[in-house]
Amino acid sequence: MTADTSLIRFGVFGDNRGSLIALENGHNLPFDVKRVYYIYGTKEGVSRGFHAHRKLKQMLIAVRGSVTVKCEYGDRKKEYTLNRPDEGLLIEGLVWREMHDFSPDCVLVVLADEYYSESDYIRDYETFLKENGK
Ligand code: T46
Repeated sequence: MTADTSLIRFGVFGDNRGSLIALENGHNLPFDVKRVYYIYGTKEGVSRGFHAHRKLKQMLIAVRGSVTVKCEYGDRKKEYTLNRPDEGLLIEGLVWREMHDFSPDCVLVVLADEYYSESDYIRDYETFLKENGK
């Protein structure tokens, strides 16, 4: 699988009551979702991630608050600020990811195309560089 990252903007159903966003497999989600988890209550100054996945596809959405996500793959280094519920960061394949600068109110929802499997993780940066061809 080719490693890649991209931002996807979701359509919003808004009316005088407020807003609603729907995510559907094959429509605005480019994979079938098998797992959802969310990260919240992150303590001040704490960073998370520091790993890559071999195959996993994930969509990260800051449904509340903000977080910076640093991604590294191939020869690329990209940094994203997630701070709106109508935007998702799609991360596919062998991408090293780090999450920094969580706002105290941040709720980061993550949709994944596979069940949790520790064997899909590369948690050692040197191993990632080798598998990334460096
Ligand atoms: C990722 C970033 C964005 C489970 O048991 N099941 C799960 O589905 C997940 C995601 C985690 N866990 C356990 C494994 C660890 O004992 O929860 C603990 C914390 O996981 P981790 O340290 O991997 O969390 P983060 O925030 O560093 O990374 C997470 C995801 O693990 C990872 O896939 O891409 O968020």
